Amino acid sequence: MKIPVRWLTAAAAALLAIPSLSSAAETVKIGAAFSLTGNAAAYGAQQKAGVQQAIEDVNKSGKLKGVTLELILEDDATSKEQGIAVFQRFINRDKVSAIIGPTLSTTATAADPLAQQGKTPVVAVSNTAAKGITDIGDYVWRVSLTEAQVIPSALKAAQGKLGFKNAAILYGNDDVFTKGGFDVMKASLEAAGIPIVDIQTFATKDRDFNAQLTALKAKNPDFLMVSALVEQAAAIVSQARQLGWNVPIMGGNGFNSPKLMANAGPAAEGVMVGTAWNKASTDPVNLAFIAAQKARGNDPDQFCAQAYTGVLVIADAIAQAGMKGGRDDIKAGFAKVKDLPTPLGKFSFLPSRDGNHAAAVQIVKGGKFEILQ
Ligand code: 1QQ
Repeated sequence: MKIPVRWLTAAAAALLAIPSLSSAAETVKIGAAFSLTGNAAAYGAQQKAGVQQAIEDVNKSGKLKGVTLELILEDDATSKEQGIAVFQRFINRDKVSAIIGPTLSTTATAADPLAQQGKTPVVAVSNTAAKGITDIGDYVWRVSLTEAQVIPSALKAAQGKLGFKNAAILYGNDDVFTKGGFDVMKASLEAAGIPIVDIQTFATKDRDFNAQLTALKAKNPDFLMVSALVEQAAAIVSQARQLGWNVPIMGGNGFNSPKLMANAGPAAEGVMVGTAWNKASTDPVNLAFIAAQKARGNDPDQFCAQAYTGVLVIADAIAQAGMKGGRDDIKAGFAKVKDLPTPLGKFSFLPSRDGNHAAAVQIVKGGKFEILQ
């Protein structure tokens, strides 16, 4: 039997149509740059656990119809140079649609301008320096609440509990986050009418804080605010208690890692810190997130919850853009993310492209963070 030509053409067209059909099942690459090694590695380990779970959850949920997210995870090594190198690879070699990270604000100030130039959206999930991040440009968005969004209310809660009359500040003066955190602590104390009796500084490489702590203790402040990354934070808290100084301590965002208690032990008891994640929230999204992390053998912290949320926000932006995962589709989609359910609560962006959701305060009790009620 002779097969009519038009049948063959139809069959060929159907075959030809297969690749275009399967390309509708699009893969969208997301680059994540976190500090898996170096001084900020305690944060990076939690961030990695958060994004890995979120990518799996989004892909399993079917929310993105034919779109599948693919994670490319790289180590920024807690270094500006490495952060820049990773961003260059993400933008030019891997051609990712969006970047999550880097871990530190200091690294972000060096790497994010490349994403801005390369028109590749960035979602910061742990940069909390109030200035110098989202002002880099309109491709830079942020999930993590800034120190300016967290510290004033945390300070108010602590003062309501402790009723201190004055305070002192200790901060690292060679890091964008620790310096920016100091500016917010100083402004918040001034706004609350709490006199600052002394200010001392250190450098990130320092491990011995006895000189600064001895000078601060001599001024006998009622309250000490510390802006430090967690490795330094734990050493500061330990050394203060070793000096027999039991002043109440409130840290900045650097303190939000359980590494504080792992390194400082009982010396960390009573330390307070404002946080972007209410771990005690009984919101079902938060409970499911915690249960899934525990099932994987990880006790999640704020950094894990924020990194998880970063992926949810990108996925929602893709959905908002009509299941389109191009760089500019995602950027346009971010502006439409509104009251998205996340472990951090209902999430939206402010016009400044910074995150907007409720903050909380936590205190170390029995070696664990507890939400201050
Ligand atoms: C920053 C931070 C760090 C403490 C956490 C990664 O908030 O560098 O902005």
